[in-house]
Amino acid sequence: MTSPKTRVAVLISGSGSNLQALIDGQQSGELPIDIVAVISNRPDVRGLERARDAGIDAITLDHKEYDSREAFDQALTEQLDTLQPQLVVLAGFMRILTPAFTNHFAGRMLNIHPSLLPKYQGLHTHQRALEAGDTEHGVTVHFVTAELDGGPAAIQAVVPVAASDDAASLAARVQQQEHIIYPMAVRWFCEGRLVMNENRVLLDGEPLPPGGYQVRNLQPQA
Ligand code: NHR
Ligand code: GAR
Repeated sequence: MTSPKTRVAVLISGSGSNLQALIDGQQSGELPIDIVAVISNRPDVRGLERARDAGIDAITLDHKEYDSREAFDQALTEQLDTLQPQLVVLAGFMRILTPAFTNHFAGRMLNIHPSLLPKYQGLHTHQRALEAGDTEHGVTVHFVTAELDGGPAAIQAVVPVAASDDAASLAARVQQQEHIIYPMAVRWFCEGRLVMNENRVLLDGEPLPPGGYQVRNLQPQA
């Protein structure tokens, strides 16, 4: 008997290229997931179209229609609870979440953040890495906790910074890695191999180092 697919809800705010990597994994059978809905806090974004194109429920929950972060997060929680996701995936989701929300989904919510955390929490990470003169940059998949970009890391991919890079070229190199490591982390989670335990991440029962499982120079599959 094949094991049942993990119910996944994906939260987005924009283009949804990471969402697309997960959709591709679902469709190819490589990822044992059932994306039960895609929710965007911004209307009319490309990611919603990607969801609809894949036959996935595409929901807009516009944060501007709520009086407070608490009210928005409450509505988001109610929406998600009707969907009963086993995993919530933030994929370019750009709203800071309240502790009530992160506690509700603790241990079953992942984010992908475009820096080598703990470096460059928050926004404009590529520009900040360039301005600091870093020779390496990258991206981190981490469990989401109340601490913004501070939850424990699962996987980190390192890329070189070229002397000729600007923020756009560096972002493109990082995003190529994102589309490899996010499906990888989701697969490990679904297989029960990746677990958050008291602010540490365990892979196959072994605690990971602070940056998570580190990979370099991963090549996209042909
Ligand atoms: N919420 C919590 N509690 N913890 C995390 O780790 C979170 C989170 C919400 C989003 C993604 C994160 C990232 O990967 C994320 C992680 C948005 C902002 C932000 O400043 C910061 C970090 C992240 C996402 N957002 C502004 C706000 O006021 C709005 C910016 C905009 O709309 O463009 O919410 O980087
Ligand atoms: C990704 O590069 C992701 O790392 C970053 O936004 C992009 C979303 O792209 N996330 C953040 O900056 C979170 N604050 P996508 O919508 O094409 O997946």
